[in-house]
Amino acid sequence: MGNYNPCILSLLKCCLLVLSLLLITKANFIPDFVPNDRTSVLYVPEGQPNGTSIRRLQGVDSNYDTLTFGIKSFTENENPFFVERVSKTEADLRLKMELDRENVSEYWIDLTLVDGRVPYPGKIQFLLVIVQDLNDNSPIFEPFNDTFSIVENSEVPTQVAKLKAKDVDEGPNGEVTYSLELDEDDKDKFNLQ
Ligand SMILES: [Ca+2]
Ligand SMILES: [Ca+2]
Ligand SMILES: [Ca+2]
Repeated sequence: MGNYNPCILSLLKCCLLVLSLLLITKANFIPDFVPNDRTSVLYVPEGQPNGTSIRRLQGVDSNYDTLTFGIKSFTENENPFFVERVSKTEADLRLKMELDRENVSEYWIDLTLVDGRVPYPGKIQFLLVIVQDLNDNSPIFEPFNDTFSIVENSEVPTQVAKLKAKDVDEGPNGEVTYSLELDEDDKDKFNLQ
């Protein structure tokens, strides 16, 4: 080593340092979701208007690359969601159409995240969207004849008709209450049981 010129040694060290820095700079770090849960659950009420943001998506990338979020494994007809970029590391998951719990009550979404360097789909996060019920349906009677007959002088009580109604909403929103509207003269003749 004694035969080498100290200036040349310093220059070599500098070159090695620059080369190392270049390699580090070139190395790509894969982006990740924030938080980086593998699966998450989101509750969304049905009936919200198109364009409503249902979640702010966030990512991180150690190279400070611009991140692109996306949705995988939906056909166009099934997909009620879209992603809109907000910043280099953020995007909003929005509704493309109103959700209807009585039609589809939950969606499994594969969210994707790429940094322009890793191949699609990059990082994936599974999101379960559960559609919450609103009382947006009225009860409907099952088909019935609107004329009933009863023999005069029938015993009391006698069943005149049996009616049934259904409400497709969930829980208390789907409970049915019956009532009877009668002329004043008939109020003591009929009731509900
Ligand atoms: Ca990166
Ligand atoms: Ca409903
Ligand atoms: Ca209802």
